[in-house]
Amino acid sequence: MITCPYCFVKVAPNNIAFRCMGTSGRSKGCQTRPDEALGAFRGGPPPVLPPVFTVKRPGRRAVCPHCSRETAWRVCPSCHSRLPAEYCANPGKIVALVGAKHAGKSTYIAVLIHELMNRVGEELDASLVPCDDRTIERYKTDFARPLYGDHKLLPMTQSSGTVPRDPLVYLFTRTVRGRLRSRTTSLTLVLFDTAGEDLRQREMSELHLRYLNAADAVIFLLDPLELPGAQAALTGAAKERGGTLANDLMSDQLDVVVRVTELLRKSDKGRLAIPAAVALSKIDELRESMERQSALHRTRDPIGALDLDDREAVDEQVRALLHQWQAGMIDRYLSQHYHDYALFGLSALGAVPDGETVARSGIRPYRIEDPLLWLLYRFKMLDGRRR
Ligand SMILES: Nc1nc2c(ncn2[C@@H]2O[C@H](COP(=O)(O)OP(=O)(O)OP(=O)(O)O)[C@@H](O)[C@H]2O)c(=O)[nH]1
Ligand SMILES: [Mg+2]
Ligand SMILES: [Zn+2]
Ligand SMILES: [Zn+2]
Repeated sequence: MITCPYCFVKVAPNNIAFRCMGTSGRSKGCQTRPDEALGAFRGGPPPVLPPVFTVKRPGRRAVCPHCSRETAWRVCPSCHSRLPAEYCANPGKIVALVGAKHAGKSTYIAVLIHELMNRVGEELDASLVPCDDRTIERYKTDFARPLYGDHKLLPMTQSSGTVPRDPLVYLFTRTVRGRLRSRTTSLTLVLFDTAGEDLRQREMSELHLRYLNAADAVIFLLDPLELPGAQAALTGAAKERGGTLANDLMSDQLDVVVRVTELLRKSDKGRLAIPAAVALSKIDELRESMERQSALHRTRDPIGALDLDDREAVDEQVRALLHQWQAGMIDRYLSQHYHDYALFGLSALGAVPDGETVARSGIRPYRIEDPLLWLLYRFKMLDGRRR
């Protein structure tokens, strides 16, 4: 079974569909026509494309039954989105990223992708390649250009009910050096930037439900500035910046965790098996309020593996913080509902933004890759090491 990374419908390999190549150059093929299924999924007028067909035993290529041209253009039978060849070969893990409104999800995605392509990619001997043209385009226009180009904070993510949104689909490939020989392992990372607003609606959309249902792992982002108990512990400017959304129902941090957990639960019994990484975002805001020596504010050694001692220290410290902030409920709730969850603290920007722009010191992410390293370790794509 593979999950379509666009509409998140589960597709049996035998049901993968094809799109005819149509007419190109001197080769004659089927005429283009409006694709209603794709139009309905993406919103707006149906795109005009050659027709979609199915065959008995689909392989990498198929012959169009109408015009006899061969095609390698594989599509999802449900939404008719193109299925990248790499994705069909490596039907990877879908990581759901969720959090309340304003928790920092979009910023996190923007910076995480940048880091995986640069610093962290180097450390892990890994490459991150976009699987389709829309991923390249969307990352550039919606994330990289505003944040890295114009140094502007990202706008609030629009509800998927008003604008159609595509997930970002990347192939993450790592070279794992063994004692005798190296091997490569891949993971398809499907990041869907949800609007915090959408996760709180009573009637969550079909698309969101399928997304959560298809998730192999979940990352929860919690905004420490909006945790009620954290208010008292904040000092300096962070104190003023916190709690501004207190009356906004969409910004309740725990609500989103509970809501999503209920939806992830396919049967009522036992704790959930999917790994959950729970991260305090914007940890830069807390620096002033905490001791410098804290595990959270120590930089991680780039050892190309998961540092298990460091992991435990950070987990402990975040747990202690939650309890100190009277947000221990979150920890208790997680332990009741997940077999495997881990606590993190990270900062995508690395510094408090300056109004609507990023701090003058630039974007200096801090421990942003930690949840992903832990998940890679869980997926057996990364070793764990003791000091
Ligand atoms: N100090 C600090 N502030 C951050 C950081 N990341 C995000 N923020 C702040 O949080 C705001 C919201 O971030 P977004 O990434 O847009 O949040 P979101 O979760 O995508 O919000 P919705 O799209 O509304 O669901 C930003 O405008 C910043 O002001 C960070 O690493 N440090
Ligand atoms: Mg957003
Ligand atoms: Zn689909
Ligand atoms: Zn044809």
